[in-house]
Amino acid sequence: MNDFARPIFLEDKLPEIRDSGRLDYRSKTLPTWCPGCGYFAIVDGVTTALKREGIANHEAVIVSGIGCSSRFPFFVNTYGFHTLHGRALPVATGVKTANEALTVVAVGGDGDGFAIGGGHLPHACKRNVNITYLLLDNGIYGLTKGQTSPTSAQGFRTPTSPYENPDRPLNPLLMVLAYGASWVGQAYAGRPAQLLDLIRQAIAHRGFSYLHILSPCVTFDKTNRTYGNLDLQVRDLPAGHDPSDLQVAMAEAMNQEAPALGVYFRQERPTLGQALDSLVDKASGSRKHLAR
Ligand SMILES: Cc1ncc(C[n+]2csc(CCOP(=O)(O)OP(=O)(O)O)c2C)c(N)n1
Ligand code: SF4
Ligand SMILES: [Mg+2]
Repeated sequence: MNDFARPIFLEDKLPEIRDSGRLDYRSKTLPTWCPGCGYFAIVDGVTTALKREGIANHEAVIVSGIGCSSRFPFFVNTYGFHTLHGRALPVATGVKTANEALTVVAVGGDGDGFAIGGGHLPHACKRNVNITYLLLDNGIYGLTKGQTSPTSAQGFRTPTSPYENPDRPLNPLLMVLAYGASWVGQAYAGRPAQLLDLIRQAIAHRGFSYLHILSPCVTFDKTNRTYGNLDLQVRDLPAGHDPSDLQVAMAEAMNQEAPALGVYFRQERPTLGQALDSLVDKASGSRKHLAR
């Protein structure tokens, strides 16, 4: 039996985990992730969040692209759609637009969301599609065995940068704030309680919620984004941080040396679904007008 099978069977026996109800949302498919991968904490966070938010299995859809992170729908007992590399957001937008009653969670990696899929993100943000996007950032292409990604650190050595990565990493939080996401937060797979709280808030938000989750790839990154390094780097947003202030949120996002965890920005504004409903009203009104 693989070591990664172990938590599932132990979980059944631990009352606090059994009683949390999160096993109701775990599928029978054992995660194919490496033992120690940060993604285990995230699947636990999502399954617990769905339970605590009272969202029934058949009311939720997990949509992903391609990557280790995008294996996510297989391990969650909801509807799911494992799409194409970089295409989680357009598919998730379509699912939500077709059925507003569904809770739609898009999941993907840093390569999926900021390399091949990078053109979709601005539009999901500005349109305020009422979905949650969990960006699982390990700073590397995990599935394809450890190449540099858009969020890899400068100087990082990988098979595609054997001397060092000459590029600076993108700043995803600053990008989504500028794109107009109406809820922006950052979590760390090594802090599961806070991660769960932020996933719950992201799902509960009405509008496009973007949760950036720092997560180690324990197999292909032994030097850079490790648990040991992240434990020392992360901090909480300052007490009294005002999530309605976009400029303050952007200033915090610019500090990539000491990534802050918490809710950077929150704003209530009409969603894409509401805008489309209003268009339908206008269009049917004009048809009535023509019929008269
Ligand atoms: C069109 C296309 N191009 C390239 C690939 C190869 N590919 C699969 S996953 C991946 C990158 C995965 O990295 P990331 O999105 O960061 O996810 P992770 O595996 O790190 O969770 C690439 C380049 C592909 N599947 N499809
Ligand atoms: S290769 Fe890295 S990202 Fe993929 S499952 Fe293994 S540890 Fe996780
Ligand atoms: Mg990655």
